[in-house]
Amino acid sequence: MSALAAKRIVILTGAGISAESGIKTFRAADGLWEEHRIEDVATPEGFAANPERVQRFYNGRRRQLLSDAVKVNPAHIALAELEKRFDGECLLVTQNIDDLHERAGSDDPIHMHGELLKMHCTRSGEVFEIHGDIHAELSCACCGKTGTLRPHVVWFGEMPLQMPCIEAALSQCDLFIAVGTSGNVYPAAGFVQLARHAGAHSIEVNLEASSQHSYFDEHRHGLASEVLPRLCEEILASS
Ligand code: BJW
Repeated sequence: MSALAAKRIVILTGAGISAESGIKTFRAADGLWEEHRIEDVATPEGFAANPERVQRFYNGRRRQLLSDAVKVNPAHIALAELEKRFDGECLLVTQNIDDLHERAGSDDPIHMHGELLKMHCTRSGEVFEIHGDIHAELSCACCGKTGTLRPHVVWFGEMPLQMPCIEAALSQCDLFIAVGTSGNVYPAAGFVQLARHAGAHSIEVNLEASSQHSYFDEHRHGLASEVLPRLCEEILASS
């Protein structure tokens, strides 16, 4: 039987799947972490020290996401098609805070590192949609206070979202696919080992070998927009 003949699939996506949509990755030579210090813009301590700088960083990324320059690519579309046509369980987990999976038609992906088009109140935890800028004068709809709103994203040292649901799916999956992630950030970087422990076949789709390369059974190196549509058709043909 083909290793692709699966009944329960978990797919993890990272910044690489949105690179061809015009969104910068983090760790490339021209990536976001070349221009910004992680400690300054992606930690609770950085936010406490300089909230304006952090809001500026995310406001800029939100504006870009909503601009005409950003569009879904064939990799997002292939995953949405797989979800629709696959005759089993398929969970899409993304580390990305963009909404490109939803725009491509994916149904309720898990955004384990949050969402750029949402903000939350640091007093109540309540989550709101936001398409404009977050700034110091913006008052919260739940408590009426200013200065309590922050991007609904997960920074280093914070707990990623929906972990029990993700871990339950990983513990039962028979196929695990990681797309466009460097495998440097935990807990996502450890998902391949959890899936292997469950007996799943694992496939890495990436431009190059990731930090978790050696844990995968199979590697498909190349552009996600080219590799993923072929892989998804193979899975559908095998199931
Ligand atoms: C293409 C492509 C194309 C390009 N086609 N491919 C020591 C050991 C182990 C862990 C720790 C440790 N010290 C601290 C920790 C924990 C820490 C951590 O992992 N630190 C590491 C630096 C070591 N993690 C945390 O703090 C997390 N929380 C946590 O652990 O809570 C406790 C816990 C315990 C137990 C269970 C559960 C939880 C929180 C991590 C939060 C990460 N946040 C960010 C920012 C989010 C908001 C934002 O977007 O600004 O998330 S950081 C950033 O990295 C972002 C990304 O989602 C994440 C991953 O990046 P990704 O997606 O892999 O992007 P890149 O750029 O790294 O890679 C892109 C890849 O695509 C490359 O390989 C390219 O080649 C490829 N590519 N074009 C195919 N066209």
